[in-house]
Amino acid sequence: MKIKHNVGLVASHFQIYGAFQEAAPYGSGHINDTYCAIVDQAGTRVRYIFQRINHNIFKNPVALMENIQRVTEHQAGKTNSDMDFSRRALTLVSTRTGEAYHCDDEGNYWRCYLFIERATTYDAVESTQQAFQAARAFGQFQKMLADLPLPRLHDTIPDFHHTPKRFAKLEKAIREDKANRVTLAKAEIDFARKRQAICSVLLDAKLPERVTHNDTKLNNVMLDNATGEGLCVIDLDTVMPGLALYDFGDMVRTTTSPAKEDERDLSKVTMQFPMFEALVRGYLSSAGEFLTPEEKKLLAFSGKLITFEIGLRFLTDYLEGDTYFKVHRDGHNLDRCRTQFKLVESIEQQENEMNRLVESI
Ligand code: ADP
Ligand code: GN1
Ligand code: MG
Repeated sequence: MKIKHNVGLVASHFQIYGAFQEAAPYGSGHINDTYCAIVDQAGTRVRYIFQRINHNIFKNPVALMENIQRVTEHQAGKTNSDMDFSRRALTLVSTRTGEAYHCDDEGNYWRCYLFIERATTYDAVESTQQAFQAARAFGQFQKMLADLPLPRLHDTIPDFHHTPKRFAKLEKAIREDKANRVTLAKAEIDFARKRQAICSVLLDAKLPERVTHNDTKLNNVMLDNATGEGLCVIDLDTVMPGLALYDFGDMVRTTTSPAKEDERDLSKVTMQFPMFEALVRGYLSSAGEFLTPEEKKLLAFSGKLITFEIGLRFLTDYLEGDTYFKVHRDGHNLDRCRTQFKLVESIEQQENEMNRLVESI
């Protein structure tokens, strides 16, 4: 990937001493531009994370940064007795004028985080231990934020997990067929339409609103290299009011199948029962004490629904001509949609056993 931005210039606006050395694109996110920068501080090469917020998607970067500042400060208040506190929650580096973000001449919003060393994110799960640790960390994150003082956080993307509205957007994309791709995605459109009825189940269940992460992909939690512990939840752009099950559902989506999100060999995409069990156990070990019986009953269902929902979003973006998610090849969004729908099918086949397992724990 080519560097598009002058990260050295951006870095000069932040409270970082020493000589800027270099920066390179980092991670595999679909939305923002993330860079890892190296700064020479008295002979030591220190890493920082710089991110350009995608303001086409996050329409109000100032409100978004206000959320992140409140959330990270609240977390810091709870972890600062721990020696390792700056690895257990993201730490924003302020600008030289004391702000949480820098707005450059082109209207791009930039933030900077301390780099969390000796920890790794994974695009695909490798062991039940990782699934357990990731789920425990996301549950702990929800628990930590349960007493975030008012006011309510900003909705950085309104109706982000409103599945019926996501479905309506798909129907609109089909009607408009802007990129002339509807005929290429006939099977996927049929698959989606057959399952429209599940879209409103979580909304109809009248579950409690909580502060949730809303993007709990496996690669949004850093696991400690030495111990494997779920160390730090990252990617806080969508932290806002939501349902606990949005978070659990996205863990099922990204952590039970051994395949990557854009795997083309669909025979590799399957809901592995031991991974689901590890997720349930990990999540309940931290979130179990505050979840209601209704929430617990819908844990398996939420995995199916959120996987279906993200599949709808990939399909919609494919039909609209790839304007939302970053793509790296032709048909990339359709490939991503196919893995999601394959996983939905795999969950459907095992849903009864998954529910029985949850009941038994
Ligand atoms: P995106 O919105 O593009 O997914 P993320 O905030 O998830 O952006 O960052 C992308 C990747 O960069 C992460 O998956 C992680 O590997 C790495 N990363 C992000 N923040 C940090 C940090 N503070 N320390 C170390 N690595 C980080
Ligand atoms: C995006 O930013 P990233 O890559 O962590 C998306 C999520 C999707 C995910 C699918 C703001 O997350 O909602 O689930 O891609 N984020 C936004 O991989 O739309
Ligand atoms: Mg991410």
